[in-house]
Parts: sequence; structure tokens; C-alpha cells
Amino acid sequence: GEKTPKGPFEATQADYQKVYDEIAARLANETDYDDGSYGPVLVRLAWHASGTYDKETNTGGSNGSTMRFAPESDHGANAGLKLARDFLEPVKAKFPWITYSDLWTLAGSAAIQELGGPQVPWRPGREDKDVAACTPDGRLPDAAKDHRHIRDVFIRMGFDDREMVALIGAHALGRAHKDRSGFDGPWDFSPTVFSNEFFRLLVEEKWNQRKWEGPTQFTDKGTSTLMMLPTDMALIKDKGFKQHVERYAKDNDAFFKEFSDVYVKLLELGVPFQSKPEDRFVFKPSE
Ligand code: CCH
Repeated sequence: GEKTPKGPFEATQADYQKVYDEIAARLANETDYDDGSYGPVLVRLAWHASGTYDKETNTGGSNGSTMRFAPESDHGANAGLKLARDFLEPVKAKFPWITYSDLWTLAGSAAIQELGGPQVPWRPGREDKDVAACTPDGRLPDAAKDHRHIRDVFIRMGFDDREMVALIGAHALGRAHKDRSGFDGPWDFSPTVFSNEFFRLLVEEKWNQRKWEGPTQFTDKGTSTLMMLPTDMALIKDKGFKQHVERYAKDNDAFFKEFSDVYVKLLELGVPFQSKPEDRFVFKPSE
């Protein structure tokens, strides 16, 4: 019969492909959520698990999956991500040998691929840590702020301007929820399809401040159904960022390639791998 790995160090690429296939099957079956897919919120879970990284102290990052615990699970930025963690619980139950830290990042990679995005090569090697490794609040970006804040936060992780812009292009996916962040609405008309639409709309639409009781956000003049966050608007106000927004708006292939590279880097920040980058797995997407 088939061998079940005893732990992460016995698991092969074929074992991790089975985990991928299970996540893909759940994404295909559980469509009664938001715009029809848990994919976007899985992309955000992997990002918030990883984006706590601090290069100076080598703390935070995906290694540890400390968002399982309070206080990190209760940090304002993580509101709503319990839904993503719970979505993955049946996968963890079926493949108990995988660590949560590997599972959450694998799910981020799987979601990008299953939503029509680029290949996101991935490798295992993360360990779960206990509550003592929780990061302090305030490491993830605040959408109400400006270009200086974006740079402060992403330089701390080790990214440059081009990488910051590429990463935020993930806002092609999903939406903001009033009861989570206070913001409201999707960034484009196909929030379950990975594309460069976030950049195209940012450049081509006219964005006005929305008149409402909620936090400052922007809405498209054409349909008044889309939204941009203040930090999203900062990407076209700042010259260093804008050149990349314009490039990605015109060149979907460049965006796919550069997003893949930088999302892989994000998911690996601070992880003490035994393996080499060339040992990464490329998972086969579902049909
Ligand atoms: Fe984001 N993001 N994000 N974001 N994000 C939100 C939703 C998503 C910021 C703020 C917000 C990245 C960078 C930033 C996703 C992926 C990425 C929301 C709404 C806010 C606010 C949350 C809610 O209400 O549910 C800010 C600020 C920054 C940087 O300056 C990066 C980087 C990534 C991934 C690579 C995805 C996907 C969503 C949609 C989630 C969903 O539930 O649909």
C-alpha cells in the first residue's frame, strides 16, 4: 500500500501534491462564500503569516504559524483570517504530518495557481512554534497610511519598491469587508481571478473619495462599485512606485513573473531551510 509520512521530513513532493489537490478540491467545492471562492482569503492568510518578518531581529515570518494563538490572532490586521484557518482544518486533519506553517503557505501558493495566476514554486521546511513566538502588533501595513508607511513596513521585511508594488497587485483578488477592516468592496470586477486588473484600473479609472461614514477610501467614477485603499492610491502618487504600476498595467506577463518571484520570497522570509531554492516544487494545478 501507500506510505504515509510520519513527519514533514519523510514527506515527498508527491505527498505535498496530495495536500495541494485537497486544497484545490475544497476551493472547487466550497463556493458558498464571498464572491464564490476562499482563494483570496487564503492568499491573505499566507501573506499575514509571512509579513510579520523583521530582517533586523530575524523574528516573525511564516515559520511558526503563531497566528494560531492570541494575541496575534486578535491583531486588528488579522480580523477575518480565522475563516481561512478554519477552511484548512479538514486538510490538516487529513494530512496531520504537515506543519501549519507549511500548510498555510502551501495554501497561498495553491490559491494563486487555482485562481488563474502564475506558478508559485514552494518548498517545505517550516516548523510550528508556540505562543511565545507571537509577534508584536503593528508589523503589518495600515491601509489608512501613505507611501512612507508602505516603505517602512516592506523595507523591514527586505523588499524594494518594485517588489512592494508587485506584491500589492494581489489586490486584484478578493474584497474588503466592513466587519473586518472597516473598508468595503472589491478592487476589480473579477475578484476570484488573478490578473493585472488592479494596476490597469488604478491607472485608467478616475478615483474619487467615497462619500460615506466609513474610513477614507476611493471609488471609481465609472461604476461606483469598486474601491481603492489610501495605500493603494499611494502607489500612483509616489513616482518610485508609479513606474511599476504603469509597467504592470501594460504587461500582464511581467506582472505574473515578478509577482511569483516576490510572493515566493515573502513566503520564505526567515525560514531556516535545509533545502536549496532549486529544490522547490511546482505543483500541478487542478484541471
Ligand atoms: Fe491586502 N488588504 N494589503 N495585500 N489583501 C486587504 C485585503 C486583501 C493592505 C490592506 C488590506 C497586500 C498588501 C496590503 C490581500 C493580499 C495582499 C484588506 C481588506 C485590507 C485593509 C481586509 C478585509 O476587510 O477583509 C495593505 C495596507 C497592504 C500594503 O500596503 C499584500 C502584499 C497581499 C498579498 C501578496 C488579499 C488577497 C485581500 C482580499 C482578502 C479577502 O478576504 O478577500
